[in-house]
This record gives sequence, C-alpha cells and structure tokens, in this order.
Amino acid sequence: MTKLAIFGNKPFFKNKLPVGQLYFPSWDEYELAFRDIFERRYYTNHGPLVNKFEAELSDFLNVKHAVCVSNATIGLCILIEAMEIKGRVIVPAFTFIATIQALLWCNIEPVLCDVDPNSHHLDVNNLELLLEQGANGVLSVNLWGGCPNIDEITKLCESYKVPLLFDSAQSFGSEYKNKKIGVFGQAEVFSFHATKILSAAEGGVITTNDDALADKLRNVRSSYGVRKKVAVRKTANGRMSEAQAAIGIISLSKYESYNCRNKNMFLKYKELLKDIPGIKVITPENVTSSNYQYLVLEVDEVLFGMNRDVLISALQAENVMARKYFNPLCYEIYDNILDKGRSLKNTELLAMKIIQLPIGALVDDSDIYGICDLFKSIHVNHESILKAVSGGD
Ligand code: T4K
Repeated sequence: MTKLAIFGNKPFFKNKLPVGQLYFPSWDEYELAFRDIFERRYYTNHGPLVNKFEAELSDFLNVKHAVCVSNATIGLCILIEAMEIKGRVIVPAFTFIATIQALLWCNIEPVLCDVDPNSHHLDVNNLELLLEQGANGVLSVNLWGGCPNIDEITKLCESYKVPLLFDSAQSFGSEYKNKKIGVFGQAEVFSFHATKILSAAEGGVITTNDDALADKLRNVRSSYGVRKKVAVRKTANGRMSEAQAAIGIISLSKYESYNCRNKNMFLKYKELLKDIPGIKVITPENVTSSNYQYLVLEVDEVLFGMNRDVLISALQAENVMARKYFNPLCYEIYDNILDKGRSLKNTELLAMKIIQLPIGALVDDSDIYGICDLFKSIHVNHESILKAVSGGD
C-alpha cells in the first residue's frame, strides 16, 4: 500500500468507483417493462405507468398525493408556481445549486441562511433572525439522507405565517420520528436522478397532503393540465415519461434491499475509518432511519496531515472518484445572490472540508476495505505526498 498512485504507480482500482448510487434494473426487467410500453404505443403524458408509480409512491410515503415530474429542479419550479409564492424565500446556503436555481427561475429572491456546523442543515436560530427581517416562504433542504429539526422549523414557520417547503432530493425513504419524509411542510420534492437511491434515470416527485395544491400542481406540470382542471397562472412541461416511470417502479420494488445494502456499507466505512486521525464520517442527522445514500466525511487538515483537496487528488489517482460537495457553493457562481458583507461562516468551512466517497451499486465490501486501507496509507505518507504535490523531491 506504500505504492500510492499519486507517486506515479498504478492505481489501486482498475476501474473508476463513482459516488452515485446507480442501482439499475437487470436487462431482463428493463426489456420486459419497455416491451409493454412499445406494445401500448403510449410513451408519455400521464400514461398507465406514471399513474401506477404515483399510486405506489403515495402508498410508500404514506402521503395523499404524489405528482411525478421530469426532474426535481422542474419539480421545485412547479411547486413554487403552484403556490404562487413571490418575493423572498429563505433557503440554506449549503445545498446543491439546483435548489437556488429553481428559486431564481421563479423570480424569487433567495435569502441564504447559514447552516448548523454539526448537522449541516438549516440552523434554527439563523432562520429565526432572517424570518424577523421578513420572508414569503422557507425552502428547507434535507441533506445526506437526513433532515433538520423539522418540528422546530415547522413551529417557526407557523408562528411567522409563511409556507414551509422541503427540497428532499437526497432523502427519499428516510424517516423523521418514524414517519417517512414526504409528509412535512406544505409539500416536498424528491429527485430520481441516476445517482439517487430511487432512480428513474432522471425524474422526481412532488408530495403533499393538500388536495387543492395537488390539483394545481397537476395543472402546472402539463401544458394543458390534467384530471381536475383548475385555473393556474402558468403551465410547463414537467411530465414524467413512461420510460422513466417503468424504471422508477422497478427501483421502488427494490428499495428495501438497496437501503439495507447501503446501510451495511455505511457501517463498514464508519467502523474502518473510526481510528484515522482527522476523519469524521457524517451520520445522517435527526432521522429515525436513513436511506444511507451518501457517504460523507469531514477532513481535519491538521489531524489528517493534508487538506481535503490533496486527499481527493490522492484518492482519484487510485480511481476512487471522491467528490467535493458542494463545489462550487450555490452562490459562488453568481456574486449578486449574497448581500455584501453577510457571512456564511459555517457553510464556507463545510465546503472546504467535505468529501463524498463511493457507495452504491458499483461498490462492494472488498472495495470498502481497499478504500479505507488507502486512507491509512495516505495519512501515514502525508509528508511525502505533500512534497510530491508541491513539486519537491
Ligand atoms: N436539490 C438537491 C439537494 C439535490 O441534491 C439535487 C440533485 C437537486 C435539488 C436537483 O435534482 P435533479 O433536478 O437533478 O433531479 C448530481 C446530480 O446530477 C444531481 O441529481 C444531484 N442532486 C447532485 C447532488 O449530484 P453531479 O454533477 O455531482 O453528478 P454526476 O452526474 O456527475 O454523477 C456523479 C458520478 O456518478 C459521476 O462522477 C459519474 C457517475 N455516474 C453518473 C451518472 C448520471 C455514472 O457512472 N453514471 C451515470 O449515469 O450532480
């Protein structure tokens, strides 16, 4: 293990290990589902598979309405439009760029809120300070298969009389107080991107217990609306295709086995990395059960012996395609999003020390042993690695 690839040796892994979940149906299952679609010659626009998938999702999440969409980004836009939210919406600064972009597409002013440094989620005290200054809604984000303290956030939003929405793209299947995420706030939005535990290749769903909102969502989602027609200001094409729904249905039927596999991998990583100085595995926060979709670490530069970026270079040289999240931060691309002088200290510190590691269909136990041995070796050899990357001998 001293023959690290960063010194010019062969990578430890022959093939690249990506961070995405990438659980996919077998070729036979895929063929069977697609044969049906081709025989029916009905490919999109609220076809039988989308209806079936919506019914199964409602059942699984124990929520009245599941409105499937082409991806979570358009799902967030459709939700904001259906709720007719205008003005300022408070959103955690530590999130994937799509959360903020959806607000911008809807002409909403995103008001970035710093996160709690331990949970990585919306910090309730910061949220209250921003609510004091006036807002028209809160878009909370559920990260890493976890969530914030939903009860406290709900109480605050109720007392300030603003709607509460959740971007739950990363927390499908996780539970808060033994209830599936998907039933909180006015509505929640999930992603079925290929890298998520429930994959439809692309796709997403908006969930709500509000009948009137669900009718509006269905009308905004599709150019001419569907089912019960209600007046809406704008419509879009956010429809899920039959092909996406077919993959989603198969994926949902295997959720428990994917979840169980992820959990075992997560626990293995946690055990094997626990004695490495400066490495902290993030356990999904506030949930009574998690999808374990992400394996996220914080790196302490002083204790580990090198910063996160050098560690990522050393891992990627071995074909462990570790990633920085969220990088760049959602507001770094457009400097007009954040008021000048406002500090998002916790968000910025987190963005410098977070690493996501491979977990999902393409990783097995022996890979995890290999990756964790690499961590030990990289730590032990940190001085030579730092010399090598800084151009010394
Ligand atoms: N809100 C939050 C909090 C989110 O996390 C996301 C999406 C959204 C909203 C928006 O949801 P969508 O509109 O996307 O439904 C990914 C995904 O594109 C994105 O869905 C996800 N979150 C985000 C956290 O990660 P990238 O650019 O980091 O992933 P990507 O496509 O590079 O995939 C990761 C790795 O997986 C790659 O290095 C290679 C591998 N891979 C990926 C795909 C898609 C494969 O081997 N095969 C594949 O088909 O954004």
